[in-house]
This record gives sequence, structure tokens and C-alpha cells, in this order.
Amino acid sequence: MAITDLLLLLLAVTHADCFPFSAGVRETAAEEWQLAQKHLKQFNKLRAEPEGETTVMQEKLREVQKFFGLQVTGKLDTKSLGLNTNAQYVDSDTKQHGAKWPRTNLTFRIVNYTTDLRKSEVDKAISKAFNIWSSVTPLLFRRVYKGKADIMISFGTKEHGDLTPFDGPGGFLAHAYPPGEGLGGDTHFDDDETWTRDSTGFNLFWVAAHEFGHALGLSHSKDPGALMYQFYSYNQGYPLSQNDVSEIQALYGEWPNPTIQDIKPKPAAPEKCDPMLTIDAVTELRGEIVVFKDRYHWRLHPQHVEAHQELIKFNWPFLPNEVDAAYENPQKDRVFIFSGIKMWALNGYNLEEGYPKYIHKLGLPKNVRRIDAAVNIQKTGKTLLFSGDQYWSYDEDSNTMDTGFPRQIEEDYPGIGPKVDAAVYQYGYLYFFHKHHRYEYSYTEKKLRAIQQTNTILNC
Ligand SMILES: [Ca+2]
Ligand SMILES: [Ca+2]
Ligand SMILES: [Ca+2]
Ligand SMILES: [Zn+2]
Ligand SMILES: [Zn+2]
Repeated sequence: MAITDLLLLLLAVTHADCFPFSAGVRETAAEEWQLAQKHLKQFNKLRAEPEGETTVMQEKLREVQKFFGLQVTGKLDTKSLGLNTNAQYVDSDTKQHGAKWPRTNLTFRIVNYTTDLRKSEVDKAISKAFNIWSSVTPLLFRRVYKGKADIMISFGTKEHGDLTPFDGPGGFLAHAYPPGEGLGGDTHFDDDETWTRDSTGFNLFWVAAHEFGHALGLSHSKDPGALMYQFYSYNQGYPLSQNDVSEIQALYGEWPNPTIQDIKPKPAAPEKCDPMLTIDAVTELRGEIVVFKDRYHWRLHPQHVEAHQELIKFNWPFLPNEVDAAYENPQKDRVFIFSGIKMWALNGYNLEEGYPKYIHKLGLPKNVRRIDAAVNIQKTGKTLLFSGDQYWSYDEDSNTMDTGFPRQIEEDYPGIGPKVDAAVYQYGYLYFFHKHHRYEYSYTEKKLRAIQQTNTILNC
């Protein structure tokens, strides 16, 4: 195993040990990070790595930190959001670009079974996973019951016959070999995981579909919403994104019979520097900026230029797929998220008890069915809530709506149009987003100072 894979494994194991999926008790991200570093140090000592390899590892460490939007020093500010403790690698990338099967008729064989599920459930998950790929390509998969098949499927623990041992519960979940003779295409599942039909353990169908992607020649996708993304993020519904479909069709071509149209790939992740970018919501979160768009969000650390994109569900599995508005109350160290008539309170990655709540609990009239934008003004402790062409002012100290509201947006903030998509307060300025423009308002002077592109907030 490559040294880089070992590091990823270490980090993943650390996640797994302390934070089994949907764990009730969590340590802080900072503690977790320190633990990961401790493991890393022990590992370094144990192995007495030659100088060169240690550098490779440190390089990888920096890469991982960068990936998570952390400061690349290895130190972590305890108040920052830090690593997502739900992060779970599916496997390590095979990094064999371009390998593909020379034919479209392939065979598979289920060599043995996990005891976590009934045999019929395993059979169903496996064939469903193959169908995902055969429905968008000319590929056909035929099951055989004995002898050699192109794709030999088995469950195993630790060393299981290919000198690439599994790592016990957590860590890596499975692996698959890229197309080729012998081991090529073979797919192994770590039977130290709990395999399930739903989201209570690791979803076998979802992981199998991901592994078969590798068995067919795909590498990991950069799109956090793609099935071939390197992290496990089971979501009900059709698992392929536009990105997965384009990649597999680049290898094998399109499904020749396009009359079957129950296939709706999820749209690809929005591009942050698209000049026509519009956003759904924006908030600060422990010093970072979080921008919501469709089922994705970007996190931007003040010391970083690059915003990091993930699915909303990746960090907050309990949130809906789309967010209307968001704001932070830094005094309470809570972020409030709005979608439709409901609101959620976030404490870092966790959901505050008693939420979701109805937005009307804030004192909004019943005819308000959604919040377009929300922003907290630190200076005054007031939160402005925008809906349609009106806005309200909520007092965070007394937890009541201020009298004299709603007021017309256009009257108090002329120049931005009658509605707003999102709003955030930074460095004494109020920023409104409407369509693909950002409006910079001086809060004290109530004066429009500048108009920029929406994606200015993402350093574009
Ligand atoms: Ca094979
Ligand atoms: Ca494992
Ligand atoms: Ca909005
Ligand atoms: Zn993978
Ligand atoms: Zn194996």
C-alpha cells in the first residue's frame, strides 16, 4: 500500500474509532485533529520512515488540511468549525486512468455473502448497483454462479487473499480493481462493516454502485454530489450525477436506446466562478463564510483563497436539500437555517435540541411561508428577516419581533430591487445578494456603496 493511502487510512480510522457513523457522543474537531496527529506521530516513529517518505506524508497531511479548508499549519483554532467528523472515505482511488473493458458484455459472480443481510437482499443490492451503470451505457452484466467471472464479488475481513488487507470497522469500506484480466474488476467489501439496506449502517447498494464504477474504470470525481466522490454520502434516490454519467459514457458510449427515460442524473455541482451565479443563502459560521446553493454549500476560511465545496448533507445530514436563508448569532454561537416554514439551529455540525421549529415561533405572521434572506447585525443585536418585498426586525436579546415592521425593502434599502436572495453583515457593511449581483450597503448611513458580482464573495 502506498504511504499516502496509509495516511488517509489513519485519518479515516481516527474518524471511525471516535465517531462511528451517526454517533451520539462527539469530541470536538480539535481533539479529533490532535488525535489524528498523535496517531501520525506514533506511526512515524514505529515505521521509522526514511526522510523522503516522511516528507511525502507531511505533504499529504497538508493536502488533507487544505481539502478540509483548514489552516495549512497543522494547528487548529478550537473555535473554528474544523474537520467534519462524519467524513468517511469509501476507498482509496485506484488512479489508473483510461483502463476500460474491451467489450460491453461482462459477467459477475457473487462468491460469498455477508451475514448482515439476507442473501436475497445482497443479490438485489448488487444487481441494482449494476443496473445504475447499464442504464446509461451499452454495458450488459450477466450473473454466473460458478467458475471465473469478469467481476468477482466477495466479502472479507483483514487479509482476504489479495495482500491488500481491510482495516476492521470503519476506515475503508471496500475496494475494486480497475478493468483487466485476473483480479481486474474484482470487488471486495469489508465485512467488518455493518452492511444495510438503509442508512443505519453502510448502504450496500450505494457502496457497490461506487465500487463498480471503479471496476468499470472510473476514478474519483471532484463533484461532491457525484456517486464517484471519495467520501461516503448515501442519499436516497437516483445516485448518479451528471458528472458520473459523462465519465462512464466517455468510456463506453451512451445507452443506445434512449426511450427508457426514468433516468434523471442529478445536476452537476454549481461552479463558483460562473458570472451568472446566484446564491440561495449566506452566513458566517465561526469566522468562516458559508454560501448555500442548491444541494451544495461552499465554506471559505478567511485565510484561504479557495472556497471548499461539499453537499449540504455531508456536513449537516439533518438539513433539507435546499436552504432559503441563514444567519449566525455569534453571541449564542448558533447558526440558524431556514427552509420553507421551518428553521434549524446549528451548533457547529450538530443540531440544537428542540429544532426544527416553525418560523412563526419567531413572531412572524402566518401568511409568511418562507424567508428569502436573514442577517444578524452584531452591533445592534437585531436580526433582519426578508420575505417577498418586506422585512422584519427580530430582537435577539428579548426574543421578540420589533414593532413597526414589516417594512418595504425598497424603501429602506433603495437600489437593490424589491427582493433579496441572501444577505450577510461583514466589517460594518451589509451585503445583499439579488440574482447575480452583490450590493454593498453602509449600515449606519443606509447608503448603497458598491455593486459587484455575486461570486465576489467566493473570491472570483
Ligand atoms: Ca476479474
Ligand atoms: Ca474498514
Ligand atoms: Ca434565499
Ligand atoms: Zn472510490
Ligand atoms: Zn481485496
